Amino acid sequence: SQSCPDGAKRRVCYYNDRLIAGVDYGEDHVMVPRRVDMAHALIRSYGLLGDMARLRTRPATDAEISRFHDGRYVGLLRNLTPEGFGAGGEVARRARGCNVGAVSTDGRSVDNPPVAGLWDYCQRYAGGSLAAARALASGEADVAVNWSGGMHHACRDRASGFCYVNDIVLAIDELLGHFRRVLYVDIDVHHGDGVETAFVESNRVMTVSFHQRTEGFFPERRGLLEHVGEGDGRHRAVNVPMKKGMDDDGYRRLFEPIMSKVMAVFQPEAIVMQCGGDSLSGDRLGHQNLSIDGHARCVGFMRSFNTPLLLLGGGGYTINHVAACWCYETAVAIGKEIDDNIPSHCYDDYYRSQGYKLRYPVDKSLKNDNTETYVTRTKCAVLRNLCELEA
Ligand code: TV1
Ligand code: CA
Ligand code: ZN
Repeated sequence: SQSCPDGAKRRVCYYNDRLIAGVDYGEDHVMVPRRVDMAHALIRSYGLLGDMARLRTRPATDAEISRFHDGRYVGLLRNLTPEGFGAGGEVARRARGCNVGAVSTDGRSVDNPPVAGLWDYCQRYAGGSLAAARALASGEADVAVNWSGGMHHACRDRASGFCYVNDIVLAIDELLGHFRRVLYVDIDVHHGDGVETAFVESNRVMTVSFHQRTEGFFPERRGLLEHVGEGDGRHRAVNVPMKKGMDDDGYRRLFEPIMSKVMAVFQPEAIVMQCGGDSLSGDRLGHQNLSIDGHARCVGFMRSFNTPLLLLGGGGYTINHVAACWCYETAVAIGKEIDDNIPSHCYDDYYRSQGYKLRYPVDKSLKNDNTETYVTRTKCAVLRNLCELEA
């Protein structure tokens, strides 16, 4: 399958929608859609736009979004405004019932606020992921990129973890119309629960999530080693739980053997990769210690199989790190080396703390709770489960 050498060029399609950057989760919220515009500005300043085709598309329609989501939930999201919610009453009650505007159990924060322009935002990021899927299905592109997508927690009838519409499920569903088997890989620090649940009984979709699994970390009770899928989907859900402080070496010792085995036993015809930047060192929410190189190496590794590849964003809460990472990964997708010095551009102030370098140093003082024994045991347990799929 690795017929094409790593450095070789691929035809890359890229989606960006400026209106997504203007969405505001609230001034103290950790999710900042502007990070996607920051990544885009970096991508432009490095001259990478000339190496990709631009995906021009319309926002996803209600009918497209309803292929996964519940009609009543779609109706609620479409009509929800901050003012309507603020007025209280039936609208607010129904929204909270779908986990929009609900105060979380710790009583402090609203994970999924009723943001202004909510439905338009969802239609736009989902539209990008659907267009990217279509570009792969038609054979127009080898790699398709939508950094505004990757909202892996959204459920059929409720919001969760800053995600309202699950663009990943929609994109996979689109790909299933053209490819026999689709692989989903999730390197966001959180478990990809919404996607795993949607396909837990499917033998045509394998989901693989690498994530932090520590006491109280979101989403609780999800992503355990022994969660391997159900019914026809048995052994087609793969979970790789990690402790705090995971570094590049340990991550690579898990990622490469596990993904090689997954490719060999499942033989997907298309790959969807959620590249959440909250697994990077110094994230505001995650406690892993990956460098940009370590994170991007995962993307490069999946690309090396030369199977149609859909790259999506996701989490990432230290926004200068995330933007640098997604720009670097765009270069990896293209197969182009880019300079470590960030060109001067509209957002360059944000990179002052990292010396205007794309690659910032990891946290050398952070303890890695993933001992060598833990990494080896986890790898072996996952590989043993995957052996069950071998004919
Ligand atoms: C507003 C303001 C919301 C400040 C949310 C961190 C905030 C968090 C905030 C936050 C925060 C979470 C939970 C408890 C659900 C609650 C995009 C009942 C400083 C893909 C989603 C994490 C991750 C949700 C999304 C989590 C993604 N952590 N400050 N909220 N329980 N919610 O734990 O995977 O990256 O933290
Ligand atoms: Ca994950
Ligand atoms: Zn996350």
